[in-house]
Amino acid sequence: MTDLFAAIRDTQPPRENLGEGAVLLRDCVGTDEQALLADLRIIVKAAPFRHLVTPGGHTMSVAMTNCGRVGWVSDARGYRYDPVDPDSGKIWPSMPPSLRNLAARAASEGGYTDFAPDACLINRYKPGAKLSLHQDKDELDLGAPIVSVSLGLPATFLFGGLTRNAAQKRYRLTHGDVVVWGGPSRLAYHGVAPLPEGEHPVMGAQRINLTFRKTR
Ligand code: MD6
Ligand code: FE
Repeated sequence: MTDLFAAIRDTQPPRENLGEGAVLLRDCVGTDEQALLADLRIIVKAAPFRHLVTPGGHTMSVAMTNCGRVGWVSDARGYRYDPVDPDSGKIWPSMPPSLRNLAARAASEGGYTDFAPDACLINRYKPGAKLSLHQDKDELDLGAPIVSVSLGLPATFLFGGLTRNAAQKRYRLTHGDVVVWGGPSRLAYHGVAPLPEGEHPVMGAQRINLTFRKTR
C-alpha cells in the first residue's frame, strides 16, 4: 500500500498553479511530519473533534476542531472566530511551532512572505464526509493567504471561480500536499468531494486537513 501511494506521488509535478495567487505544493510536509502528528494528537486530546451545526440547522459531515488564538465555529447564530471552545468553555490549544513553522514555510514557497496565522482549523473526514462549495470570507484580513495541509487518505478538491456557478477544476490532494492560496484567488469557491473508503498507512481510514488563517 505504501508503495502504491509513493508511486502515485512520484508521477505528480512538484508544484501546480490552481489559479492566480494559488499554488499546490506536492509533498510539502516532508520531514516535519513526525513532530506535526505528535502535536496534533495533543491538540485533539484537549479539544476533541466535533460535528458543528450550520446556521441553517444542518450537521456537518466533516468533524472540526481548532488551535491558535481563535477557532472557527458555527452554530445557529452563524459562523465566527471565537477565542473560546464552546464545548469546553476554555481557550483553544495554542498553535505549536511545528504547525506555525510549516505554515510559514509553505506560504513562503508559495510566494507569500511573513505569513503569521492566528487560527488553524482542523478538519477530519471519514469516508463519505464532504465539504460543500463555499468561500472563506470570515477573516478580516483578506490580504493574507490561507495555507491548507492535507494528511491521510486522498481527496478530490474542487476549485472554482469567484461565483458559485463558475466552472470547477478537480485536484487530487494526497498526504503531505499543501495548497497556498491568496491574492486574486482568495475568495474562490471550493469544496471537497465525498471521501472514498480507504486505509492510509500512517493516518488510517481518514483524511485530516489543516487550514491556517490570519483572521485580523
Ligand atoms: C479541505 N479546505 O481541504 C477543506 N479553505 O478539507 C478548505 O475549505 C480550504 O483547503 C480555504 C483555503 C484552503 C482550503
Ligand atoms: Fe475553505
